[in-house]
Amino acid sequence: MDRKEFITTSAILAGATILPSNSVFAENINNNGIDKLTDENGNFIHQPLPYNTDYLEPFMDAETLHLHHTFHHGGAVKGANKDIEMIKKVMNSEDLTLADHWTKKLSFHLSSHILHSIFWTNLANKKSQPTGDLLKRIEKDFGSTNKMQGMIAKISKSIEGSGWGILAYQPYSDNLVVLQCENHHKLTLWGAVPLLVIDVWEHAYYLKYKNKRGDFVDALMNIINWDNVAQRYDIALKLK
Ligand code: MN3
Repeated sequence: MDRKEFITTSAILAGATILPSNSVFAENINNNGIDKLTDENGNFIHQPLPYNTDYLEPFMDAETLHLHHTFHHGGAVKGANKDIEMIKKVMNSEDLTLADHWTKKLSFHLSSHILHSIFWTNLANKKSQPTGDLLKRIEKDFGSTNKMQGMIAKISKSIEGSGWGILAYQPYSDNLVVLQCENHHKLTLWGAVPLLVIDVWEHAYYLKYKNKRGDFVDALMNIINWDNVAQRYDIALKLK
């Protein structure tokens, strides 16, 4: 079995819908809400990608996307389930020595699961622009779409080590904010709801872009799914 067949077979075994490469979203996203992270028992689940692995070519190559989704995102889901189990064990014992260890692990793994789940849906294979209420909000808070995109690209490129650039809505202040997140969980702002996330861990780009993180971020700026960002903004507004 070659790699492509393996990927296809694995996807079928995982219950994925094999979509034509021009489809934007798998039906499961529409049927289950925008981000389905858990099953009915509260266990974290790893949803299939909402498109084929070659959908984001040439901006993001199929092999990187496959490895990233399967092993990096998939590993975080497994980790988060284990962390919860271990936290329960610690709580059921008399010994709290490992409480610190497993709560830190959960913060890392679950934040990774959440951010990756958002990331896949934030991308499309064609250029678009923010419109409607989201555009009005961007113009109010940043001046223009260009200024906002320049800001998120700059802070994404500048993250020290591994992390994410994030455009979020902050219900407490009723503002859009741009945040730098280190790893998956450091330097956040409490209550901020991520609308657009840019993964700048090396695993997101190294096969194709090598050490050129800046080129990867610039490429991603061409394929932001602004409809998805707008959908997330509408949902976040209800938290005000
Ligand atoms: Mn990643």
